[in-house]
Amino acid sequence: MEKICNYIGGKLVNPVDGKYMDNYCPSNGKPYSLVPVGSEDDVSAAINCAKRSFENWGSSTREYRYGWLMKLADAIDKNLEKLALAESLDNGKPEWLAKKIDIPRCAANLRFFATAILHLDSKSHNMDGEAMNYTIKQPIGVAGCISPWNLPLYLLTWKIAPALAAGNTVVAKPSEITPYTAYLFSEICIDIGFPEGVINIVHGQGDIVGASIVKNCDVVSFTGGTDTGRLVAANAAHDFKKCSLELGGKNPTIVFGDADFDLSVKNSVKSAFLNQGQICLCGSRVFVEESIYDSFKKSFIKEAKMLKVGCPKEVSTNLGAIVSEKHLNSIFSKIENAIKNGAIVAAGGKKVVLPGDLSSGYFMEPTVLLNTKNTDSINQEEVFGPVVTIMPFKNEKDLIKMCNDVKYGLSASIFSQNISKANRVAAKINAGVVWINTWLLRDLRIPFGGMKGSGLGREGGYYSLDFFTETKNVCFKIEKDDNK
Ligand code: TXE
Repeated sequence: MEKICNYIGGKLVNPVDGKYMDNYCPSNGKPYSLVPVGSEDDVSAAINCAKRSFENWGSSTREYRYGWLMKLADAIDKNLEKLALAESLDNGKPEWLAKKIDIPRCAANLRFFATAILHLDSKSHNMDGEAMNYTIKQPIGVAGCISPWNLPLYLLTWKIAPALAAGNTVVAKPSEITPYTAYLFSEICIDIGFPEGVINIVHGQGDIVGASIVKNCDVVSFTGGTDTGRLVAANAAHDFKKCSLELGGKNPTIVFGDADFDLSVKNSVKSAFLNQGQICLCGSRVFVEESIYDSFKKSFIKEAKMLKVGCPKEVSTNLGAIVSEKHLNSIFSKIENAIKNGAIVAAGGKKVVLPGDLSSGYFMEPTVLLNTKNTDSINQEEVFGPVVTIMPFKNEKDLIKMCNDVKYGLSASIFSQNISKANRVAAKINAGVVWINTWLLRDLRIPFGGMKGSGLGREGGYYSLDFFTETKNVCFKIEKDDNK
């Protein structure tokens, strides 16, 4: 079986202790490669290389860094097909989704930050001729970038691109559940001759390799679960290390009676089930104004039942496999618990057994639950799968209370043709990202992130560059004119 290697000091290397674990294909439930278990020794080798290469990379020109990131983006474009098929094989998502969203966005992430760094300006403060202050933003050092399994290479590049553009070197760790495209990315770095030791990728388990990266890097950027984020923040706090956390969500989709009906049904179904519902921005609680609740839920359920759960290779597939057997079981246990609490399964709720080789894959039906209360655990805990609840609301006041009565605060979507009402509600929702009459429309310049249990800090545009730099003010006295 193919062994995935670490990428350290510009070379593909085996883990120091030679230990590997199975890497599964979610579509057939079978191991298809081996991923390093990883150890602190692997991390310290990577950090030493990253420290050494920081001397040059950290003092290089922005043009130089721009050039390398653009070269990397071009190489990703050239390898689009291979990377997309690998992402689908590793994560279970449909190939068309990886080709259309995941992999093109990796190149876009690199190009966006390669160009952004060329335009990063800084402030000065003139003290009425007596002195002048200027602010500079300097790279921090070795950036630890830890990413999850739902959008593997997309989120890895979303972190390493700004870190590198700002002049840091990187030690990155993809999820051990979806390591493969990071491995292919390492090969691409070698193929284009990317400066050695600037990007390092160490595979392995979170509590060993991830924890060691947090402990030993100079700045940490993390995306993953809220519970894990709490651990990461605690470990980073020890040395007052800058730490950005993009965590879970329990996002409301809000449909007012005056919404464009078809648009709201289409968008809320997409928001519920895209990527098998495994996107932190998915709308998992659908709140519908009482006046249209019956007609909306009927249409939503009809659309959900029409979605095809199938082979990720087929273009007609809407939902591929759930990322792991463990995650599939966790989703089903949450559905069972909801039913015990009185939920009614209006669509889905069952495992899907596909024919042939896919029969042991981790497939499930898109699931719609009715008759739940906002205080039920199904509406309080992140399921992170193709499961939504639909609940009616009477008025704005009750709606806002229910939306905000969760430990998360990541995103929300509001559907109404009364734009001032939609903006009024947007102002009251505890979320970092709010869409009106759309979902997942992304401008990479905006501040992206959440509050409460959804994380700390913002990613995107200059927010990312600000995070990955230290800000310094220099004040110099202006000597008086001696001839006065
Ligand atoms: O995330 P984990 P998982 C949510 C979703 C999901 C839950 C768990 O609810 O069910 O998180 O998902 C590394 N120190 N989201 O298991 O465990 C780990 O190896 C440092 C939302 O993927 O948080 C992986 O690389 N690192 C999220 C990464 O952290 C550690 C997307 C994420 O793993 C670590 C994914 C530690 N102690 C899941 N323990 C979003 N917001 O998009 C683990 N890791």
